[in-house]
Amino acid sequence: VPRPDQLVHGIRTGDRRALARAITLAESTRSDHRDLALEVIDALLPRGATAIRVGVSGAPGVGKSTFIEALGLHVIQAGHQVAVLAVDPSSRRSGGSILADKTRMTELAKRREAFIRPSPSGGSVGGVARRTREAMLLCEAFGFDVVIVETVGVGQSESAVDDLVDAFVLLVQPGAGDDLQSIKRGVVESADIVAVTKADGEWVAAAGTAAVDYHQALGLLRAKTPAWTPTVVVTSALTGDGIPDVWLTILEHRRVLEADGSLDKRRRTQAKAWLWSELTEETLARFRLDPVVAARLPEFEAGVIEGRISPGAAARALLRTHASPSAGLQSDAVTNRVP
Ligand SMILES: Nc1nc2c(ncn2[C@@H]2O[C@H](COP(=O)(O)OP(=O)(O)OP(=O)(O)O)[C@@H](O)[C@H]2O)c(=O)[nH]1
Ligand SMILES: [Mg+2]
Repeated sequence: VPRPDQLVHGIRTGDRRALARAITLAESTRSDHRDLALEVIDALLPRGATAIRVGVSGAPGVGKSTFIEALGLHVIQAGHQVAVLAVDPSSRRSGGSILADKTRMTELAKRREAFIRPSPSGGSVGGVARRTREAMLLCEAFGFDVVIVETVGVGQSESAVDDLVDAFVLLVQPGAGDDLQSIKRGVVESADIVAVTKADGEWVAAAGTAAVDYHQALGLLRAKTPAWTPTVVVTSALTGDGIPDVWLTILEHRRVLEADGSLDKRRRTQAKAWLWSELTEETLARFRLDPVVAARLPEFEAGVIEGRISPGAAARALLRTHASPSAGLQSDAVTNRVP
């Protein structure tokens, strides 16, 4: 295991292996690895909010990776360095799709201005934001000024990604079923930009129709930020049509949010939410690891399942056990205990 100062130095001087190792440590479930990663991250802080953070989400197979590759190549051409963090909520169960993602962005992966990193989410929605955010900070400290986060649209993961980025791009493809589904799920609500992709060949006309539908649907929604009206862009990752428009829209979104102070506000809110998500996850993890809790959990679970004790009462009793293992059943004594 490398020393933190070595990793910090490596990341500051453009050593990609140091960046990759730091991200691996951040993603580790081992507490000592996490400590190390956080030491590295904190040593690299603070930085201004200079990097552009873009989230790309959409249904499985909608074309996210292909779109990101096309956008990434365009962004590199515009003189930027781009990091792509591909989050797969299902990665714990099947490593397959992540590998496929990586191979799909073959052109982008060849570029030295790009860094592509599949990010395991640990199977939880919370995990998406948690580890990816740290990977994002590390990438930015390394010098990537554009970070794109890909996530499969499986309901809650979009809002987890939205909490992470400046601009949220929702990718959709022509087809009414898809439109209705996303609107129903409230996904469209978090979109700053809706990109109707696969607008090529036989799909061109349908893509135009879908764009109008989305434009109308967005008009009915409450604005996420007063300054920005969500924009619909028609693209094809295959032909490259509309990709420059997407990038211009992202830049315009950035300019608008910066001008009225909402970018700063957004990032502050996100940082605070991040703290609370860390506290929630850490606290829960510690609670679960507590041997006294683990020993007593089955009886309380059984009690709740069989209707002998209410979930609320069981939770409180277990929490009291956790707060003071020695107190055991005399839980009232624990309530008065001052830590
Ligand atoms: N015609 C056309 N096909 C596309 C376009 N973009 C992607 N595809 C195809 O759509 C399929 C899925 O593309 P991906 O980029 O892997 O989609 P994804 O959303 O990343 O998929 P998952 O990560 O598995 O959810 C592939 O067969 C692509 O070749 C496009 O702009 N036009
Ligand atoms: Mg993909």
